[in-house]
Amino acid sequence: MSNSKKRNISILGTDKFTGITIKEPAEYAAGLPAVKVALEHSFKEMGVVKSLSVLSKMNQKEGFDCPGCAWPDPEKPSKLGEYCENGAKAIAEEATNKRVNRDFFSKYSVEELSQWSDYHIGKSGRLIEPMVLRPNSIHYEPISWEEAYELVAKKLKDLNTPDEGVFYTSGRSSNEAAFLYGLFVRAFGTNNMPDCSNMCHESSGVALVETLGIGKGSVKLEDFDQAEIVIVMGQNPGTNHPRMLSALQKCKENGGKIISINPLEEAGLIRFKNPQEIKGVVGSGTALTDIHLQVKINQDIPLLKVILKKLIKLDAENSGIVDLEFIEKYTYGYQNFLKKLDQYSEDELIRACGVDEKSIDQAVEILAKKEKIIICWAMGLTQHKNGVENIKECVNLLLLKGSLGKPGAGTCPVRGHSNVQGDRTVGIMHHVSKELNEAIQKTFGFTPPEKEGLDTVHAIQAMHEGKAKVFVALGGNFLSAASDTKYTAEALQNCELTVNISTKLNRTHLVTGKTGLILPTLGRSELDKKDGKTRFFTVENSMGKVHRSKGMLKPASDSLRSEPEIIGGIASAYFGNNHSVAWKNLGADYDSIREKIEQVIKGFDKVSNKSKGSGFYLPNNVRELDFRKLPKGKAQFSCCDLPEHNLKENELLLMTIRSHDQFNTTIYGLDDRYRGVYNERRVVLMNSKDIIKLGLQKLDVINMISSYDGEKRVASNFLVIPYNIPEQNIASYFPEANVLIPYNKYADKSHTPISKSVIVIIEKAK
Ligand SMILES: Nc1nc2c(c(=O)[nH]1)N[C@H]1C(S)=C(S)[C@@H](COP(=O)(O)OP(=O)(O)OC[C@H]3O[C@@H](n4cnc5c(=O)[nH]c(N)nc54)[C@H](O)[C@@H]3O)O[C@H]1N2
Ligand SMILES: Nc1nc2c(c(=O)[nH]1)N[C@H]1C(S)=C(S)[C@@H](COP(=O)(O)OP(=O)(O)OC[C@H]3O[C@@H](n4cnc5c(=O)[nH]c(N)nc54)[C@H](O)[C@@H]3O)O[C@H]1N2
Ligand SMILES: [Mo]
Repeated sequence: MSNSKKRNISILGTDKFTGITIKEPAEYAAGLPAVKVALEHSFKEMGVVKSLSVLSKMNQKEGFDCPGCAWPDPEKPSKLGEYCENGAKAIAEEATNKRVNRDFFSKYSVEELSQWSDYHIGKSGRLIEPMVLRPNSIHYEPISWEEAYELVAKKLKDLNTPDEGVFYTSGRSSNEAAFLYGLFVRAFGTNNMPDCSNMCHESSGVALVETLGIGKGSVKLEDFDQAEIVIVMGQNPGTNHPRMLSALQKCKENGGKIISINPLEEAGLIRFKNPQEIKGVVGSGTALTDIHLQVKINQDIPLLKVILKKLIKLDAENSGIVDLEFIEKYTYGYQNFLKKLDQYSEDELIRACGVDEKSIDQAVEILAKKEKIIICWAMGLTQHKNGVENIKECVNLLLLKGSLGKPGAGTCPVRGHSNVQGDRTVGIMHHVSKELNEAIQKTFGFTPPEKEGLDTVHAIQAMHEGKAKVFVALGGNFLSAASDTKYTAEALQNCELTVNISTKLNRTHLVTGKTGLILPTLGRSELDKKDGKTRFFTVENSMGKVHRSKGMLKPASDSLRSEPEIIGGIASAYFGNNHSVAWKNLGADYDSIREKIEQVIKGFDKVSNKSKGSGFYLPNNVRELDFRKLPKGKAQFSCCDLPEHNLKENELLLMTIRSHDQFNTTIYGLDDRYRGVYNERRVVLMNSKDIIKLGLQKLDVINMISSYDGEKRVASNFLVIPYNIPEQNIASYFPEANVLIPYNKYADKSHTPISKSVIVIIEKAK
């Protein structure tokens, strides 16, 4: 009998409604309401005194890095504390006074907890001691740290090959923890290191490496001061990167223009009232977007192609619009690119993208005259079948305009998790790097495996097929974050052992292998003290700058261990004294880890010193216009195909997006204030014409159904909300709608699930 049958686990939790209110979408972001909501969330979780002290310490030079997002800190942080509403919520969530202790687990079985909503589960509080769910049991029980390490070591030893282990990483870990984890996994003998990046910016990484030679963005924060045009595509900064709005505000104040490309008119891109300034609180704020191009979902390539065609046509009439000198000197493939672009007619492209030509012409007109252009993007571009090509088309535009390697211009993939970029830099990846392996061999005296590992979607398949049997997660909420929730649940339940190193309870702790293990860890904000000495970490922000982060709050419990300590503990139990690395000691000594990082990872020399203050930038070849690593030594133009969906009359394209009150799978609250949706997450935003066409009405209860390769997947019980969204496009929240996304449908090359373009039909719920 399968394990899932033995434990009666609800994979999705409750689908009950919570009592919706709908208002008009907001006309500006932040301002006083943001301050109010930030304080409300903080007071509720931490109390008044602790809240005020905590908020003043965020993102200051000697403080801790906000666990909210990876947007960089300004050189001169504001006196009020450099935080935003959603950063405050992130910290309130971590610094909450509530605790999940052994009494909690003896009161509630995993069967019962699995019936709860993600919101309810997350609000239970911080995990404070190691817990084990033994085979055939439905209650977690306490286990000592040493026993827990031995248990993991034993299950790892029982595997037939190291490739039966899967080691996931979310993006909140420090460079030190991630480096040690990657080192242990390689020493263990596999490259099975899926990470959250696989579901996130992997498409950006692949596209940027192939075209520009580095998988990261090229701009620095200062570039926003000088940019003449910032294009914000497939990104909702007002909610997901609120501190970016200050950079956009500065750009506007300096005379820059903002073009936003998005199926939705997101409030954060309309107008911003900076709560860190008096005028932001009492005044009317700064208008941000100059031109909004309301593109249809996944029709960014046709839109960019029309823009490119129009710019090239204008240049033929009046030279200087296309930067031919830059193209000649630094790029390869321009003629091919032109030839391919010629195959498309403007009319066909305009029809496909759904944007009116007048707005496109306005955008072209301002782009024609400028060269300091930044393109920012996030999940709206990466999570499609052609995610990689979406980004390559953006690079085409920047190359055409010579908008790289100069102040105020460049690529800006806006990262998700606060250290997802750093984790990659220090070695979390399923790919094999010969250079990294050689450096590890030289420094540590063992040979890392040379076989390519599994990424997220393939790790899920391997577990489902019984080819992988132990799953270890350094942070994250794998079940809810991954696509195809039911399939992923079966995959995890097939495992012998699932281990989660976590700060807070989530659904992945409830949908476990035969044995489940929770190893509770210190959060970023907490004081990390050993032998009287306060330890600090380093992290890398979205713009490639490495700096320190030092926790300062009293830890949720004295029995918590830091991530490096836990990794060191597991590794030491696994290897005993039979290894060239002294795992336990290394796990406890971050200075030593940093010394090793210096030796192994390029650009990290003297990291301990250089990470002081505002930190240091890692090398970036695009900033230097050095493309030697690429074919012909030049940046590459790409020929991108048009996306193909061929929607039938009754089919809709669904994007799964974040509400204003969540951090990925952590649900802070039930409001999506900027979009005017309150106290409900089970909603689907639809164009009024589609609502009529489908014979529906506002607030009707519907089910969404996706059918791929003959398999139907159903997400049931969602409320219809009329919304300003293109026809045949709909939006619903992640993770509730993840059940619709097939595990085997993902972007070419990057394997990022198609979370932003799922074909569905809608039926009225019975
Ligand atoms: N508060 C908060 N902050 C966060 C997070 C969070 O959940 N909460 N998550 C963090 C993480 S891990 C990440 S990756 C980022 C995510 O940051 P975002 O990428 O901003 O997050 P999403 O909600 O997925 O938003 C995608 C945006 O793309 C648009 N979009 C969808 N499809 C398309 C398309 O085909 N074309 C275009 N042009 N636009 C499209 C949507 O309308 C939406 O505005 O934020 C990070 N920061
Ligand atoms: N449909 C759909 N699916 C998506 C997306 C989407 O847009 N649509 N977005 C994707 C993206 S961009 C991402 S990045 C992934 C996110 O995937 P994950 O990173 O796996 O998910 P999170 O929800 O961020 O993880 C939250 C959990 O991390 C743990 N945690 C928090 N802080 C710490 C810490 O400091 N240390 C440790 N060890 N644990 C900690 C807590 O236990 C918390 O419950 O989801 C992806 N899934
Ligand atoms: Mo992400």
